Amino acid sequence: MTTPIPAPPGFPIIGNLADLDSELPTKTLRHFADIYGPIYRFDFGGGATKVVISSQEIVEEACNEERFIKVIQGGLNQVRNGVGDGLFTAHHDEKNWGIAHRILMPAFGPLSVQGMFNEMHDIASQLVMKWARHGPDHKIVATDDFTRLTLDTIALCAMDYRFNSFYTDELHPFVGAMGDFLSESGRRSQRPAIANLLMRGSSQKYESDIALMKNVSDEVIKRRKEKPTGKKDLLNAMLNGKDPVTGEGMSNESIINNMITFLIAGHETTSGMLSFAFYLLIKNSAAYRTAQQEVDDVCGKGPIKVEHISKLKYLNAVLRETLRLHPTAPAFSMCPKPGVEEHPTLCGGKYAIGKNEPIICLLPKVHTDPAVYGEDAEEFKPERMLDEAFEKLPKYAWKPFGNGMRGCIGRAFAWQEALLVVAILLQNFNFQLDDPSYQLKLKQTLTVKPKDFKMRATLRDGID
Ligand code: MNH
Repeated sequence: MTTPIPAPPGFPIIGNLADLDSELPTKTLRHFADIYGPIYRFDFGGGATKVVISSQEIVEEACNEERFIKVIQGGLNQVRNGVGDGLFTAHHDEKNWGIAHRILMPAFGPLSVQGMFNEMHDIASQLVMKWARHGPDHKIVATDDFTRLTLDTIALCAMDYRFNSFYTDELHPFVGAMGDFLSESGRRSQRPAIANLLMRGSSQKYESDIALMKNVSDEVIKRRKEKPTGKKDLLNAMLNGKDPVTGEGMSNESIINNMITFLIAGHETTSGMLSFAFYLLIKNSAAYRTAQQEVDDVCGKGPIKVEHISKLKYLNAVLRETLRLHPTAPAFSMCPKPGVEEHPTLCGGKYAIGKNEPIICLLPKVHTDPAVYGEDAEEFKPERMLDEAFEKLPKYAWKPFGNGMRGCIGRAFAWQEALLVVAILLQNFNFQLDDPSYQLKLKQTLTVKPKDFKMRATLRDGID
């Protein structure tokens, strides 16, 4: 016997949509988790219900890939309009996903990523130079400069392309097109299908943004084909790699889809993580001092080297703790695997769920489960994420990179980049809030970032 899943009362047709904060949907979902508990059903209108889960036990059950698979829905489904069956937006078991996954896994592995260190260092140094020249009175819009950094880094490492975002006020047209494409994809997921068909103006702009991204990618590929290099980057892996299972290479279309995918998936999440990390460090002076001391001890005053990165144990914990409190990809979704259970359930058979019903794993709540993290779960305490403590955590209590086969392929890349950037910045500057009374606000597109967060950077004394 199953019991009904707790659900907030709604209205006919619109369900619970009237309650949804359209600027910050996760805020509403978190709020309802506080009221209805670790599993509840939310009606997104027209009977499109989803089950929202937020305790580590239920997440563990839903992460069982024998029973549940990734489902592409909402904003992600709209992103398919631009990048089709690229890794991030491919449906479960889509053929091109398998080919691309097997070809790209080694190219994103730890050794390959270490080989990208010098390029990451090149871009990180541009950021240091910019802030040094602007001086201590300059208001740094952290999210903007970190976005320049992460975009330039992924483009340089993936395909040897320089956006040079630090040298221009106007961002590269690709960047504008990508930003508008992502926002419009988000808005489309909140409109009924018929409205999307009728809105021709926004539709034309949407199509031309997609075309621009594809053209730039196509150009980059053509240039590489005309002038091949021996560089071990992602583009060469895609152009030359053969899938060990099917023996096939990636099609031109699949390469373009994945190139755009890396630029999309590879910059906002990492940029948001860096912004939150600096906000949290500035707000927690003891952690800030420990982090800076570690950088001084491990790296000294000279150039940061790839060997330093794995020695930055406290910084590692700072980043883990940052993503615990502010998972920049705030949710991932699955649904019952077709053909496995006639009547799918959750919570050990207690609750029945629909055959195709999406389950949303709501990370900000999962990551602050008091049963795992205790009464101080909302506080920033990197110590709890040092290796020894981290390894003792229940496995499903920290999932900022998603799950299993469909987990993040760029994790090692993002991690090395972020450790380097935090280290090089703490090595060279002292940071403070621009406005000491600033209170953290959030903004959400596909990812979450701090809103209006500005800081100042003063070159450290005694650096010689
Ligand atoms: Mn990333 C999948 C979070 C950095 C490329 N990434 C995911 C998922 C999460 C995620 C969560 C699973 C989504 C889902 O189940 O629907 N990713 C992050 C975070 C960071 C990040 C929090 C940084 C911090 N990701 C990166 C970087 C790249 C990248 C950097 C590329 C260079 N991510 C991907 C790709 C996928 C993915 C590609 C899809 C993998 C797959 O399904 O095969």
